[in-house]
Amino acid sequence: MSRLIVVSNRVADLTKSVQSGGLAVALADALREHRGIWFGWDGTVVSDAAPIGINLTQQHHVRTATVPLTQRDYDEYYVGFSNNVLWPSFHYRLDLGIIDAKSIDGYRRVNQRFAKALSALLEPDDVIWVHDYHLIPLAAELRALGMRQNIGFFLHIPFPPPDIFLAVPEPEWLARAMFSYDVIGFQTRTDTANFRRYMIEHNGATEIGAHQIAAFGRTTTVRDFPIGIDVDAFHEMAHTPKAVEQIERLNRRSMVSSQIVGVDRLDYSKGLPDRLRAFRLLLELYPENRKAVTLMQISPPTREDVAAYSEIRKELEGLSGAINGEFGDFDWTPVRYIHRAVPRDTLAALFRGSQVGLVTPLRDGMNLVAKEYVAAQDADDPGVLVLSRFAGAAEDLEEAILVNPYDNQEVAQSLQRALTMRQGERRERHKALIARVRQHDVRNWRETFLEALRTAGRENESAV
Ligand code: ADQ
Repeated sequence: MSRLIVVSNRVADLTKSVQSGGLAVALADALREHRGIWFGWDGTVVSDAAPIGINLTQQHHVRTATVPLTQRDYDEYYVGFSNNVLWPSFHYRLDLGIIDAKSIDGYRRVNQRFAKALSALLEPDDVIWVHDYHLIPLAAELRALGMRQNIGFFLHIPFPPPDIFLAVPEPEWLARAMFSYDVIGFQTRTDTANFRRYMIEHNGATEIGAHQIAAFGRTTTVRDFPIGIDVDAFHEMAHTPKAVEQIERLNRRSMVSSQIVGVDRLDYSKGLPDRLRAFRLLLELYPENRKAVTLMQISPPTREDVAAYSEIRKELEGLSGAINGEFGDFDWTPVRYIHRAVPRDTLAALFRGSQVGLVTPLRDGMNLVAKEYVAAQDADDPGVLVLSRFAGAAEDLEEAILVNPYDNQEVAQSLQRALTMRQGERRERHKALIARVRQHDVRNWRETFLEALRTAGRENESAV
């Protein structure tokens, strides 16, 4: 059996993987099964002059191979091109992109360096699975070094429509680089369709069957592989004696009858200011919710080196302060805003103890929080998911209350509908939702992708 090599910008800390969640656990399981290696950045930043070596270790029976980034790499490849150009533009936010020539050079340079370091570890029949937007050119760099293994790429974030992709620097270079992969996986049918359209309309690509595209002299499998969660593990976490105790404690302490929960990294793509405005409108339009409903928003900081992230933090603190000042009372705080990560079992308990899960990104690759909220519920008395139509998860989770996250009025009305929904309808919706969450769980995602990767690539053997 061939070895599996997983490559991602950051290698997960597997000592904390139970806390850090399903994806790290799922990949680590696959690596253990296939005697694999996880390759990527170790999270440290060293001086530009420091020598750079590969650190080979074993964590929880998974071999990891990690490298540091220099300060220049960090500024140009990570903050510069990945998070100031690709992240905003792929989330349809060209207004937030900061384009400069140095960062694209840094992006190329780090991908070349990763390819060189990785190639020294590879065996001819390895299967290589590369993750996310930081590493689009990695396969092209590996091919340039003579590597002929099957290499797959999965994009965790959206792929934008052609007109937006064309505004990214050197789109054709990026697209050509993608065709060095044997499998290109997207989260949704929409992302896949956007990519196909760009390739056909702008690069003369041709479609071969349902899942293959020929372009730049190669044929590549292009399709959606919707990511999911470990449903039973999350459900169990929400039903442990500790979780039950946490929910009871929460209910005892709070005077309110219903809780709305939001859990997202503090990121402008997650629609947090609009979410707070919608909650404020709920209190204005439906005053019976005053002293009766709380919004619990948990948002740990991320990427604080990127200016747009500190701005969103200020905006959010201002909005929650204003709502609490205007509506709050001695015995009721309308918005409870927690700006840090919380343990996963606490999150699971919180989801189960909240009558509404509010997930309103302006754009999101998939959004695992939506699936976690569904998995945590009691089938007999479930809460209601209010979900943005612009989250990848909405393609599957049609039985949620789907909303336009830009329309505060629609979100406020949907919250009211969720808070007053009768038990029969809640049960019916939940039954359909949990079936979908189970159908596309994390194991299905991983196995379907790896199957496509193992069987792909044969048509290109002479074209590498
Ligand atoms: P993210 O943008 O990080 O992921 P999401 O899919 O919601 O978004 O995953 C976040 C994970 O972090 C969830 O498992 C959640 O429970 C956890 N989390 C969030 N806030 C937390 C907190 N305060 N404390 C502890 N844990 C917290 C990217 C893409 C998504 C895509 C995923 C997976 O942006 O669209 O679904 O990758 O491909």
